[in-house]
Amino acid sequence: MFKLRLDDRVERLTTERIKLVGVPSKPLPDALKPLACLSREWCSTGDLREAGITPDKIEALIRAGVLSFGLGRESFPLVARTFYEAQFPVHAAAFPLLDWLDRPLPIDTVWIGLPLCHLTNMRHSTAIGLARVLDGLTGTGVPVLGVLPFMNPTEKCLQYLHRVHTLSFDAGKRLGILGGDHRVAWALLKAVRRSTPTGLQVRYIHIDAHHDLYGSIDHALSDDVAHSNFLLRLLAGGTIDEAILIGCRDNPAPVKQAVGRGFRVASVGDYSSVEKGARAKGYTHLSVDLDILDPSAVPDVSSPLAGGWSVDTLMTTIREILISETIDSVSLVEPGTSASSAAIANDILGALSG
Ligand SMILES: [Mn+2]
Repeated sequence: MFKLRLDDRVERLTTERIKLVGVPSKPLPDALKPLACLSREWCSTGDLREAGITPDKIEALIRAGVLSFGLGRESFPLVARTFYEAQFPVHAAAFPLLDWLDRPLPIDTVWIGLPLCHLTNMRHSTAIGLARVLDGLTGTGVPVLGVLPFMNPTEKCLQYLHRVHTLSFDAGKRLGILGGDHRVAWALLKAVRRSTPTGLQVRYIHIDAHHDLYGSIDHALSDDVAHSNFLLRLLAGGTIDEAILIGCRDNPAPVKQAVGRGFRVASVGDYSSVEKGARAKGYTHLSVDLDILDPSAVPDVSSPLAGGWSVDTLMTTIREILISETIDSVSLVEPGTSASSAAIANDILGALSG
């Protein structure tokens, strides 16, 4: 699916020598002489094989930072691939790096992991949930391209998200982010907003037991972003234009306050109650927080709330949304930490993969 080109780290390349940024120039080994004809344009692995560079060598050159892989406007941040392979070797080996280059992706979604763990409270570490989900995914046919190694949604994290989002878009695929806590949706939408044309309507569909509108609207942009207030920040900062809350079952007062402030927020019990009607083409993100499910199914999510949905209801709702609307990106956040919760999260991930 992806193509190859010389990495930006390659400062100079002739038939005799190669110079990487910050490293002294070295003689170019005979076996790599065909690289000298490469430009900064994308080429396929087939082109390189015809020139005599074997698949083993191609992979080694990617890992050495001489070649980068990607498509269209962006290359993939290699650090996310190496971190993922080091942490989840079994799952990564099921759809290895060269398959991402040579084979079509069997699903419509390019999945990226983003742990964003709270190291101060290990009981709330959604990174453990992410690890369980990936451990349980082996053999399910849902490939993951990489895991971005960030504990917090820093500026660098947003830049990488922007790159993988552009890459997925240019590949004609939807980007999927596996969290991590709900700040992954905040980070992705902040990154997306940077490249959307001015005036494009950004719509956010939130399937969650909680509204995530906690905290004061007056301080929404000065407080640290948290999984409990990220939606308020997205609205107050103009990152999204509209939020549709589905299945939210906590105190509705903050929802009313947000509406009173003029934010476009609708809270409904199920998807059939969402106003359909004609909508101008915009951008839509669908986010699923696992705590939408009843605690009897997933008792170990970080903030369980009684009276939730069945797994069937969630699966049906996701399918209805994917059929009825154009969904540009998805996120699955706050998975529980047990193997049984991970198995349910895997099914949801499959449904979201389209
Ligand atoms: Mn949430």
